[in-house]
Amino acid sequence: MSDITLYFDLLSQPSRAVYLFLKAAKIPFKENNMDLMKEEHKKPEYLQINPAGQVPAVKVGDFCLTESAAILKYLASLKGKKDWNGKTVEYEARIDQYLSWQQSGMRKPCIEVFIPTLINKITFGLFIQKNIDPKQAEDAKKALEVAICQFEDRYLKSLTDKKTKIKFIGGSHISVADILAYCELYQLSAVGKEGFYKKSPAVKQWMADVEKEIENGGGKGTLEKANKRLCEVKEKFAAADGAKK
Ligand SMILES: N[C@@H](CCC(=O)N[C@@H](CS)C(=O)NCC(=O)O)C(=O)O
Repeated sequence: MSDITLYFDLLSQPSRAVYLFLKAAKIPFKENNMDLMKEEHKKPEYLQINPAGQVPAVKVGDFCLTESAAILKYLASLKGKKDWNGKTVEYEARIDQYLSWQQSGMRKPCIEVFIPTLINKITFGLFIQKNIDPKQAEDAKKALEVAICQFEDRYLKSLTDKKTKIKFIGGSHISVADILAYCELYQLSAVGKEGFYKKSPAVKQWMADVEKEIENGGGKGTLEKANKRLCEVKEKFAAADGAKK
């Protein structure tokens, strides 16, 4: 029996990142599904594990940890998955550089497009349907375009430099940073906004490489299983989008 318990909901980008990392790195863990739509993450027993009432969180023995970037690094270190954390000091520093940027640089602009697009079409669980201010939507779109250009320039530029062997954010091996970035961007596909990342050939290629590595490590069908809840949202959204057009 594994000593790691993961508290997660696969609708959540950072939850999927930790789940996919554990699968791809072949680390056994106990699954504790928290249904965000049923507000299971606000129950007193879960607030003992994560006082912020958010997913993901992990528990190893009596030790509880929150924040996806910290969880990913901790689990990779705990289980000796050096490749995933960076084999050299510089390699690890490049991963940390991305992780420091992720919350404001990537997650915020992705969410500011994802959530309003979603609730503009469907009333979804905790999110109440309302009309979105077109100016706010336009600003969010521009901010996301800037974020994706910055991601390409600062983190993936070496992918187009044939002289280097760097293929992922940190180096030649997929890392925890790649999984976190991938899950954040992939979320956009549920509301038909994949065009934002598909427009960039470097980002598109990097996403395909990340998917290949996840399936290589976790086995065929790993991504399909992880994305099942998100696909349900995608179908609901597409139906509402079609009906409203
Ligand atoms: N900075 C946190 C963000 C966690 C987070 O925002 N989780 C969301 C799901 S994606 C959540 O639990 N939301 C429910 C809430 O805030 O009530 C991380 O990276 O782990």
